[in-house]
Amino acid sequence: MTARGERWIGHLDMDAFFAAVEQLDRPECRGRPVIVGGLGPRGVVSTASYEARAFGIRSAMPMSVAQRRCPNGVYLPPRFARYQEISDRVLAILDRAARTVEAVSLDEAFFDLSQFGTTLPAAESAARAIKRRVEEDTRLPCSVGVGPNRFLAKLASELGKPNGFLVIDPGRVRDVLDPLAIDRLWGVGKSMARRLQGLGLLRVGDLRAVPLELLVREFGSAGRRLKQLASGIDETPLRGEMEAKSISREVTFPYDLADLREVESEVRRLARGVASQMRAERLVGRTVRIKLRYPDFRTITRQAQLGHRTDSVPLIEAHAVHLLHDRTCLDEGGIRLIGVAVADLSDARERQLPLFPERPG
Ligand code: TTP
Ligand code: MG
Repeated sequence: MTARGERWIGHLDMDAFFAAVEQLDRPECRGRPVIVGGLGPRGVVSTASYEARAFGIRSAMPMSVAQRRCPNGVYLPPRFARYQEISDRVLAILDRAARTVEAVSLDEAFFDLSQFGTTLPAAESAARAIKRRVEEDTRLPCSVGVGPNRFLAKLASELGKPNGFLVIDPGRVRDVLDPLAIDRLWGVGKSMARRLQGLGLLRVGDLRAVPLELLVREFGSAGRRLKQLASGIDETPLRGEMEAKSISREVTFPYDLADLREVESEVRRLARGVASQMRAERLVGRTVRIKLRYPDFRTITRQAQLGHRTDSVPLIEAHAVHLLHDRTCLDEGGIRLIGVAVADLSDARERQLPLFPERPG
């Protein structure tokens, strides 16, 4: 839905996340160029603080190049457990604030703002409050975007960076989108960008002006999607909405997890998080589900029905682990994403009702 104020989506992304965490924990590094990444001979940059970006340092650049560009930078190895801890706190804030939250990676999530009303001012003030809460709680900067759909919300947070807050109002979509380079559209990687440039399409506005038939002829269904995005239309629902009436947690790793013990301990942690949230919301559920994504992005889900509804933390944790060991295939080279969900939820208080109430008389 894109129409005038019918729905609003927020997107939050932490600024220079790993580097900002290091600057928080090491005050002597604040204001200095901080580069987090592999320190070995073939290491690459994970994150460069904004001070380091001024030297032309970017994610995925070889560390050796970064060191040449900025010999006086502070070079640090990543501390994933610490980043995960902060990521969990950010997600907890979002979970409390919004009904539907879709975590995308350690430092990035979408959230539905529709529950705050259908007007833009209502959505905007809710999103501003969320940004403030995240910054107060973590003492780290983040950027928040608001738009009528997922695509525009994420674009808004990117365009506002760093420490940004930007709203893309449906009425302004063309002004914002048209001047952007075509690779800002989702799905346009290097090779697609080259093909589009070959057709003389350099800016999003060029793409929007081209007849749909031409794009479909050249790119098939991807062409249709491109044309929609170029017009600011994106109807993909938040992931949480597709699994209606369930509570889920998931985590994407910045590297592939190959050790089954590590995978299991993540599954346990996520299951405990789901079960605690169910208790907080006074819900019981009957279906336990896990989701695994492999490095090639293939995603599988497995689920089990319990005999009765429960909100028991150990029971939900045990079932999630059982699903993992039942038929896990770690032979795929690792795990990229793990999710745990409980579905078939109902109000915990219903559990108190007798199953076969006595009939009067
Ligand atoms: P991003 O959100 O893409 O980047 P960022 O938070 O460092 O900077 P900003 O959002 O302000 O542009 O990624 C989040 C974290 O994910 C990042 O801090 C480190 C990690 N990461 C990698 O490890 N490798 C990568 O190639 C990228 C892009 C990110
Ligand atoms: Mg970020």
